[in-house]
Amino acid sequence: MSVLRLVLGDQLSDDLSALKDLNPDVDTVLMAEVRDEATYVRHHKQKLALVFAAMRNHAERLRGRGVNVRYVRIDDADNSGSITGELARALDDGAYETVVMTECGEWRLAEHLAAFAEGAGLPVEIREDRRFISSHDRFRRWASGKSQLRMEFFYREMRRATGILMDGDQPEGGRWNYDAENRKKLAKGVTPPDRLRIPPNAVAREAMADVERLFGDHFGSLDGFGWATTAEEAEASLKHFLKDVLPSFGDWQDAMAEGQSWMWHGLISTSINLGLLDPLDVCKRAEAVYRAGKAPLNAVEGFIRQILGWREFVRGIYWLKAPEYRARNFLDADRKLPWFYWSGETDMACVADVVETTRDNAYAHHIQRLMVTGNLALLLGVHPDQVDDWYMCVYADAYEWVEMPNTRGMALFADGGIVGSKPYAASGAYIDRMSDYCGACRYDVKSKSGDAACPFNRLYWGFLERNRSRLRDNVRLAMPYRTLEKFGEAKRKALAAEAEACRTVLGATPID
Ligand code: FAD
Ligand code: DLZ
Ligand code: SF4
Repeated sequence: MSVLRLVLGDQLSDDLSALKDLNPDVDTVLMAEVRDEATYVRHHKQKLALVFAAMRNHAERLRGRGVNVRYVRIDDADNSGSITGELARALDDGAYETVVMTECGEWRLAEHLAAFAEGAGLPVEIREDRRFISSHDRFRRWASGKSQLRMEFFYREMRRATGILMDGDQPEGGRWNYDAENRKKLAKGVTPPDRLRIPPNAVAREAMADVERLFGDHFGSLDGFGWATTAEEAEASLKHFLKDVLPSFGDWQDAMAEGQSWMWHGLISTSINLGLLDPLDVCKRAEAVYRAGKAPLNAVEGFIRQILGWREFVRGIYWLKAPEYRARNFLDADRKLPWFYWSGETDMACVADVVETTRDNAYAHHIQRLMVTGNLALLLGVHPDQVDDWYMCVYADAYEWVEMPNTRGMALFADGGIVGSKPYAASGAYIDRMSDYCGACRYDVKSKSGDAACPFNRLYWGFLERNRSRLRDNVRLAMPYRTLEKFGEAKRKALAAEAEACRTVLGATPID
C-alpha cells in the first residue's frame, strides 16, 4: 500500500508518528514551503529562514536514508501556496491509497487539514504528536473537575509520571520548586558566558537569500542568524548549554542586562519547537548533569520546570481551551500597540533594548518578554489581538500553541486567570531591581508622575484603578488594592488621569 506522508515545517523529528511505519520502497514524504504558512502572520525574517533551512536539511536527511521526498520550494512555479493545496496536487500526481500525518500544532491549520481529510476521497489518518511529554488525554484527565488549573500542580504530576528529579516518591532535595533561589539581580563583575551561535550552513545561507528576496519587507534582520537548522547543530548547542551554561541558569534566570541578550538561557526553544531536539531527552540530560554533581539543583530544577512544566502546561491549555481562548479579552483592553514595538524608537531604555535584541536576533529571554514588553502592553491596555500578533511576528520560536497562552494568558491576563493566578503588572521598581537598565534611562525610575517619570510607574496605579471591578477580588492583589482604597477618590482619579496621559503620549490610543 503506498502512503503519502505529510511532514510539516515544525515536525522535523526522526521519530515523528507520521513516519513510524514508513515503507521507503513505496511511500512518499511530502514537505512543502508555502505562502500561507509564511504569511498568515508576518514572521520575523530569521524565523522564515530557520524554518525553510531546517525543512530543506531534514528533507536531505530523509533522502539520505532512502526515503522518497516530494519537496516543494517556496518559489516553485506550480506551488499552490497552501499545505492542503500541496496535498491535493500530490494526490493528483501519484497513486496513493492513504494519507498519513501527525496532528499539527495550531488550531488554524488543524481546521484546514480536517476539512481536507473530509473531502479527500481516500482515508486520511491523523496521528497524535508523541513528541510532547504529556498527551492531550493525560492533560484533559488532569484538568477534569478542577476549578483552577495551576502549572505547579501539573508539573508535580509530570515529575511523578516521568520520574525526573524524583527521590522515590518525593521531589529531589525535598522541594518541588526552587524558584525563590532563582531571582537574583546580576551581581557586579559577573558577565554572561560566551555563547555558541551556529554559523549558517550552505542550506541556511540559501534560505536566507530566498527570504530576503521574497519576504524582504518582514520585520527583523537576518545578519545575526545563528540558529541550528539541523539535528546535529541543535545537539551541539544543547551540549554547550548543558556543560558551560546550565550550572548558573538558576541564579540569573530572571536577571536582565543592557546589551546581553542571551544571559544564561538555553537558546533551544527554536530547536525543540521544530523537532530538532526532543523535550524529554533535554530534561533527562539536564537531570544527568545534576546527578553527576556538575550543576546545582536550583539551576537544573528551574530549567526542567520550564520544559516539563510550563511548555507542556501551555500546550495543554491551548488545546483544552481553543478556539474560544483566542478571543478572550478579560480586561477589555482596547488600545493600539505603540509603533515603537516595531521601530525600537523610544527613550525607555529597557524597551529599546528588548526591541533591539528582538529585531536583531528574533529572540528575547522570558523575563524580557514577560516583564518588559508584556508588562508594558498590559499596563497600557493594548488589545490582545495586537499583542499576540506582535509576539507571533517577532520571535524565531513563535507558534500559536505556545505563544498565545504565554501572551494572552501569562502576560496580559486576557484569559481571566486560566494560565496565571494574577496579572504580572509591575512598576519600574521591578525592572530596576532585576536589571541595569534604569541607570542609563532618560526616565526617572524613582519618580511616579509627570513627563520625566518612568512610564511603568505612571501607568501602574492607573491600571489597577481602571480594572478595579475586574481585579479587586483577586486575593493575590489584595495588598495593592488595599493601598489604592486608602489613597481616596481624588488621588485615584489623579492616578487614572496620569496613566491616561502616559498612554496617549506613548501612542496607546483607542483603536479606530
Ligand atoms: P530557557 O529560558 O532556556 O528555557 C528552556 C526552555 O523551556 C525553552 O527553550 C522553552 O522550550 C521552555 N520554556 C521556557 N519558558 C516557557 C514558557 N513560558 N512556555 C513554554 N515553554 C517555555 N516560547 C516559545 O517557545 N514560543 C513562543 O512563541 C513564546 N512566546 C512567549 C510570549 C510571551 C509573552 C512570553 C512571556 C513567553 C513566551 N515564550 C515562548 C516562552 C519563553 O519566553 C521562551 O520559550 C524562551 O524565552 C525561549 O528561550 P530559551 O530557549 O533560551 O529558554
Ligand atoms: C512556521 C512555518 C512556516 C513559516 N512555513 C512553513 C511552510 O512553508 N511549510 C510548512 O509545512 N510549515 C511551515 N511552518 C510551520 C507551520 O506553520 C506549522 O506546522 C503550523 O503552524 C502548526 O504548528
Ligand atoms: Fe524602563 Fe522605567 Fe527603568 Fe527607564 S526608568 S529603563 S522606562 S523601568
